[in-house]
Amino acid sequence: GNFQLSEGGEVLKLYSEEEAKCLDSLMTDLLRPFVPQYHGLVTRGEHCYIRLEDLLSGLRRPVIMDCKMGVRTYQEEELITARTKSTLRSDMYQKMMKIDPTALSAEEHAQKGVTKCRYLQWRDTTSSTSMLGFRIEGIMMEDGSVQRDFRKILTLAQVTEALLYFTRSQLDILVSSVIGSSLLFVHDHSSKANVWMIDFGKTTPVPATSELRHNIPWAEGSREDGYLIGLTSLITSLSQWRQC
Ligand code: 4IP
Ligand code: MN
Repeated sequence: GNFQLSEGGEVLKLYSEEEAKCLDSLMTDLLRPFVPQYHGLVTRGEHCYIRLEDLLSGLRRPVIMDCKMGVRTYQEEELITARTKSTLRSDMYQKMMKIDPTALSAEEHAQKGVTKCRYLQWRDTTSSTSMLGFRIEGIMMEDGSVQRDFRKILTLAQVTEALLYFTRSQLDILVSSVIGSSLLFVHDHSSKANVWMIDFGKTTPVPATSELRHNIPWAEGSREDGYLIGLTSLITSLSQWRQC
């Protein structure tokens, strides 16, 4: 869940230690041009916030699309937590109930709860995340209306159709170049278009002894995220419709 507010041309995002650490290192990384500028921390009331460049400033009635990248959206640690001290989430049970009650086992119905991990896995396998390495989380149109009805998009053809909805007739958007992280696509009608990497709350460094490839399927323990699988699917999808 995200909570953020706007202030003086910046976006304030509720503090997370992992995300702050990640942004810190991104500010001296090759990827710096592709992430919002990070201006440190600030306290408002009783909460601490991460100060980020407002990616929408200067855009008029922008259209925005959030694509969550990778072949999974939960950290390996979450699997372990679910196995050891499994806290049941009734809110997540309710969300599954609303979309597909048949996905729930008799036991889950009886306890009216599921673990967070179970829920996130279900989300990944019933969307394009597991197969294509990314999913569309939401699209905001120029009138401010938000479309979040992409939950059941599974195939590349369906993704392409949704991308078409996002781009309508203009596609001057180039894909430039981690767990639960998103690519934020933004364009307005002055043909300003950009793609940003955002949301690093679950992006963590791997031990120096292992190296990630980002382009191979995940198996528990490998820590692979499938980021490049998702990027490739996205590019394939975009170029498919460019040819129409
Ligand atoms: C949300 O599920 C997203 O997975 C959030 O991830 C996650 O937040 C929420 O977990 C979970 O309820 P839906 O998108 O299906 O509603 P993200 O922040 O990447 O969008 P975190 O970051 O906490 O895993 P809870 O535990 O915050 O509810
Ligand atoms: Mn989050």
